[in-house]
Amino acid sequence: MSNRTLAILKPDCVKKNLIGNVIGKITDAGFKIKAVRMTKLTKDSAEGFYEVHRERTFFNDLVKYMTSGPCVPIALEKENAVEDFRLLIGATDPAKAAEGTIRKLYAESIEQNIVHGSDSDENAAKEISHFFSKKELLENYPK
Ligand code: IDP
Ligand code: MG
Repeated sequence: MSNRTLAILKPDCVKKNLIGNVIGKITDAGFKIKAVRMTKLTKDSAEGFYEVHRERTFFNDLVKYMTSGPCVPIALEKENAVEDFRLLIGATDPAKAAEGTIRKLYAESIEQNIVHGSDSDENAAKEISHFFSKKELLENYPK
């Protein structure tokens, strides 16, 4: 499992027409796309996805943002995927993100930060199955 992570190109990424730029950065960094689609999250789905943040002050705004337009979930594969992808996207707050990271390059604010990346192997597995069916995953991750 440790070679998988879930990215989401968030609604601000789609609205700013940056899907191609961001996917280019991801594939240039050596990640393989195993599953991808465009979808508009429902309130229930966004709340479920971000359940761990339910008690945070920003939770309702986060759900509004994530349901404000279509987003693009992507299941990715690479050795050390979770850690390497977090390095590629940079800190949650783009003002604190390292030079050259996706959030530093494209994000506007700590909320509207262009892209999601899983934070552990366990969450990567859960998050991938939030968006992609068992059948798709078996087809796309043949063993
Ligand atoms: P991460 O996406 O870098 O893992 P998390 O702490 O898991 O950051 O937060 C999930 C998402 O919630 C962030 O990507 C961002 O969109 C939003 N968020 C996090 N912290 C804040 C905040 O302090 N104010 C507003 N939105 C926030
Ligand atoms: Mg997180």
